[in-house]
Amino acid sequence: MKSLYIFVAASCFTLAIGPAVAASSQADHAHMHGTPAVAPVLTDGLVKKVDKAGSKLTLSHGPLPNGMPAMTMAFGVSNVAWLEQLKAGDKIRFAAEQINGAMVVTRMERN
Ligand SMILES: [Cu+2]
Repeated sequence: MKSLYIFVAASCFTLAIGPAVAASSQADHAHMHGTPAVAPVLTDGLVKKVDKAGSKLTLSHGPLPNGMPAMTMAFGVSNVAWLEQLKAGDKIRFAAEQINGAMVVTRMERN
């Protein structure tokens, strides 16, 4: 539990300094490429179920950067178009964030 606490504290620190770093680096890099300088860590996921009606994606995922261990669970999606592109059995790489208390996939790449 102690290591998890340290990890969470480190994550909070990163979040606190993140916007300032992004603001200063974005001006320098915006003309070169449109993506932020620091890309999110992507995690392997296996699509177990696509719920278009509920806008949810059930994934069997590896350990997440936020400390969540590997498990199968439902995620929200920041882009509902992904639900049209995916089907059970697809392998993806994704990043998720906790938004309003729910885990939401914010980046998705098909393997
Ligand atoms: Cu999980």
